[in-house]
Amino acid sequence: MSIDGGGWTVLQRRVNGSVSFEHNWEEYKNGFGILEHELWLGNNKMHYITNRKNYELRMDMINLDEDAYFAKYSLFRIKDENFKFQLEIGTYDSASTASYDAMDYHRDQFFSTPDMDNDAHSGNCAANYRAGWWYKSCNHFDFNAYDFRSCSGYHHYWYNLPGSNCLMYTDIKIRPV
Ligand SMILES: [Ca+2]
Repeated sequence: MSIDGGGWTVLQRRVNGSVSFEHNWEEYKNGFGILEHELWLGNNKMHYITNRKNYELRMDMINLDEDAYFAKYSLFRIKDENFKFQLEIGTYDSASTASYDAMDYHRDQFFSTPDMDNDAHSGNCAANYRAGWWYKSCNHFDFNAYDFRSCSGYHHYWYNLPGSNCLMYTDIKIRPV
């Protein structure tokens, strides 16, 4: 990943929808997909990596208008399985072109999957979105949602993008600081 100075480790990527993101707790824990293509690196690996050093976070996305945006945060770290892979996030970089701090809503949330409801909602967000994510009640962005390249239903999106909220490409990556 040579973008923005390079040195990034990719945690998530969706390109064409060929890899399903509808997986259970164990599968999100261990990771799935193809490293150079579509993947979820795995919550255990993300925990291990992000607790050895401080990492900044960058997320790139392309919407259905084919416009590219990014969002950066000063820190990304997740706790271990005993703490339900709880999300720790730094400050939003105001130079981010996504124009909205969608991750703030997810700050300190636990990871949920369809078979493991750890969200703050009376229902089961992960079952509705058919994915694993740091759901609250439910989301302001969701790169793992089942309906990829779609603008309807429980779809892949970032709230309040300047253009279409609906996405056709996403990645999540980290770099030591
Ligand atoms: Ca719930």
